[in-house]
Formats: sequence, C-alpha cells, structure tokens
Amino acid sequence: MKLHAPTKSKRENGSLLIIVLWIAFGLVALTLYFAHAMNQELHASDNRVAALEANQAIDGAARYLSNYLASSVYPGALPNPADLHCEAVPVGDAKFWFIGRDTNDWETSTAKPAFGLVDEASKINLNAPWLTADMIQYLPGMTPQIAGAIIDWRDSDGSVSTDGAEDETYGRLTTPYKTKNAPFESVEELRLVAGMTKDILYGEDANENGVLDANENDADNSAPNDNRDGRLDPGLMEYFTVYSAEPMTGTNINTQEDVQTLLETTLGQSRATEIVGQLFPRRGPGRPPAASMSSVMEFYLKGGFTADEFAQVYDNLSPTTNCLVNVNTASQAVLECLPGIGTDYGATLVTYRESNPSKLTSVAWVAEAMNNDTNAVLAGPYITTHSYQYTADIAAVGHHNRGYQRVRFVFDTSEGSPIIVRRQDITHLGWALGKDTRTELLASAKETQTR
Ligand SMILES: [Ca+2]
Ligand SMILES: [Ca+2]
Ligand SMILES: [Ca+2]
Ligand SMILES: [Ca+2]
Repeated sequence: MKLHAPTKSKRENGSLLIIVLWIAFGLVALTLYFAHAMNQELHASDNRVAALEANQAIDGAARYLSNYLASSVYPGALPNPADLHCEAVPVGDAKFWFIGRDTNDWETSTAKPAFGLVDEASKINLNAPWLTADMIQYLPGMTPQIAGAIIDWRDSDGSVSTDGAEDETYGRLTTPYKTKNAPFESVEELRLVAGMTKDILYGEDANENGVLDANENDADNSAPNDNRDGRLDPGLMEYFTVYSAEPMTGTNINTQEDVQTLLETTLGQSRATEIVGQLFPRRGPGRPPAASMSSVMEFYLKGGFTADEFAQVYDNLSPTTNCLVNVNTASQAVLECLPGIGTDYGATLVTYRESNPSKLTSVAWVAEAMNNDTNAVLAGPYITTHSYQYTADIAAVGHHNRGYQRVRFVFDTSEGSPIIVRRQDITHLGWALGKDTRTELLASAKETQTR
C-alpha cells in the first residue's frame, strides 16, 4: 500500500499539472484573442477616423471650389488650372484631389488621372433641343437603335422614330415599363433606354476616373470585361451630360439696333458702322429681307470681324440655341458628332487648340482651323467657348493616407453664384487616383513611419 500510494499521488499531481497547464494555455489564448480583437478594433476605429477626416476634406474642397467659382473673373470662362489647387491639397492631416479629364488625349491615360474639373459643356446634352439620332449614332459603342431610342425616350410624343423605341418595345420586357417622354434627369437614366447595357454605358472605365486601371486592362480576369488593348475604351457616360446650359441674356445678333450699340461701345463708331453694313445690308425695294443669322459663328464671318475684334464682342452675344458644346474642351469623339465638323475636322480642331492655347477666346478659331467657312457656319449653331457647369469629382484620404473617400458634385454657375445641383458618394467604385498616386502615397507613409 505504502509503495503504491506515492505513485498514485504522483499521477494525480501529474494530471493536475496538465489541467493547470491547459487552463493556463486557455487563458493565454483568450488573452491573445482579446488583445488581437482589441487591436483590430483600434485599427478599424483609426480607419473610421481617417475616413471622417477624408469626408471633411471633401466638404472643405467643395467650399473652396464654390468660393473660387464665385470669384472667377468672367462667368462662363473655364477655371484656370494654374489658379485652382487640384492635386494632393492638404487639409489638416487629410488631402484631396479633383479628378478631371485631359480631353485632348484622355483615352491614353494609364497610371495617373488628369487633375482638375470636368467641364459639362465638353459633352453632348441629352436634352439639347437640336439633338438628333444621326448626330450621336457613331459614338463608340452606340448603335442606330440606341440612338433612336434615346430620342424617343425624351421626346414628348409616342410615335416611334426611325430605329427608335416607344411603349410597345418597353412593354415586351420581362419587367415592362413605359417610355418617359420627358427630359433626362441624369446620364445614368440611359440604363433604362432600350438596348442599353452596362458595358455600353460604362465601357472599360469601371471606376469612372478616365484612367486605364489594372483591372480595366486584364480582359476578363477581373471585372470589367475589357479588350486588354492598353487603351481605355470609354462608355457613353463620358460623352453625355444633362447639365450644360448658357444664360441667353446677351445681345440678340439679329437685332440691328442692339448690335449697333454693342459694337459702338466695344469697337468705336466707324468700325461699328462698317460691320453693321455687312451684317444688315440695305435691301432694295421689292427685295425680300435678309435671312436671320443662325449663329454667332455666322455673325462673325458675315460681319468681317478680325478674330481680335470678335473676342471683344463675343462674351456679350446671346447664343441662338442652348445646350451648346464647348469646342475648347470637348473630346474628338464629341466634336465629330456635330454637323459641319464630323470626322473630317474632329482631329484638326483638337490639334489646333493644343498648339494655339492663346486663340481660344471665342469660336473664331474654329473657322480659322477648319479653313472652310461653309462648314464653320454649319457647325455654328452647336458650338460655344463658354462653360457654366462643372463636375468636381473629389477624392480624399485622412491621416496616414488612410480612409479613402470620393464624392462627385455638379456645380452650376449660370445664375451667378455657384449652386451644387448634385452630390453623389462614389467611394464604392474603389481607388480612383491611379497606380502612380498610390505608389507616391505609400512611399510618403513609409517615410513618416520610419521618422
Ligand atoms: Ca417618345
Ligand atoms: Ca479607370
Ligand atoms: Ca478586366
Ligand atoms: Ca481597351
């Protein structure tokens, strides 16, 4: 008995030790688990703070832009990129960017967006009174059927135009609905138009930043499904707007007395009389009155102005129709939609304006670049060099470059003070500042940490 007792007690002690060890191990595991959870919670709340900072920076950027637009020299002039801070602008520990477009060659941008504002008048207004299906049917991704359906969607009648679609087409859908027969309220509304797909509307630019991101050039390895050709093939979103509008309060080019007064104050009595003589020739008895001028371009060419003279007058003239396209900022694809310009002159205009930035003060440069007055007059009713509506696509990060956020605003300055007419949080589209900016931010964050 005596011999066995210690053995049993030893065994008991041994088991006890194992139990104690297990409990200790369990406690350590628990402690580690909670420590890890707390660490994660700390990390998450730090990210939340960074996101809050980023959102505040975005609101600050919107106020900054609003003040800038309110104080711009002449309403209708594009903000000068040299005056407006657009890239990595610090606000406390946060930074913001305005994501823009270089409409001279943005389709080739690969690693970094163009920073600045997006001019809404650089695009075609879906509600333009002059818009026809023929003008837009050659846009990338467009078909004659979709072009026709766009016109039928917004016109007030229910009669089907060539290749178009009205209630009967929409009634055959799995979830049927009716044609709107009223103006578009957003470009995204195009999704409802017959034949439109997500691919046609958004193209390869899944994060809508005008830059070819890695997932947009890897075929179907990751969404979107792109053609991996090293070039950004944009969707229709890039070419349309619903916002462009000019105040029609200037001098009417077809009212002789008003034109005379304007020219006398800007160019002096004698030059005014000469030009008015050209614009409004005296008609002999029995001859019909001269046809009214269709655009300020026709006014310019008929009056025999020099480009410099015309630049002094141009800002005071009222356009003859609205929702015009800004020839200084429109992409080649948009310019090619316009009558008189088309594929013959689209590239010519882009090249000309890139090499003559000082000549862009009125539409006169278009006539010079085209060197074809007949076509310039054809294009006249659709073009302007004024812009009153801008998209500010603002991305921001908080402290340590974390908490990325992105909000898109549309500003309208056509009534004087800038008004925000749309605010849209698009953080869910993911990183949109391009590969280069990410690399720069990571390098700067590493530097701060090692310091
Ligand atoms: Ca209709
Ligand atoms: Ca992109
Ligand atoms: Ca892809
Ligand atoms: Ca491509």
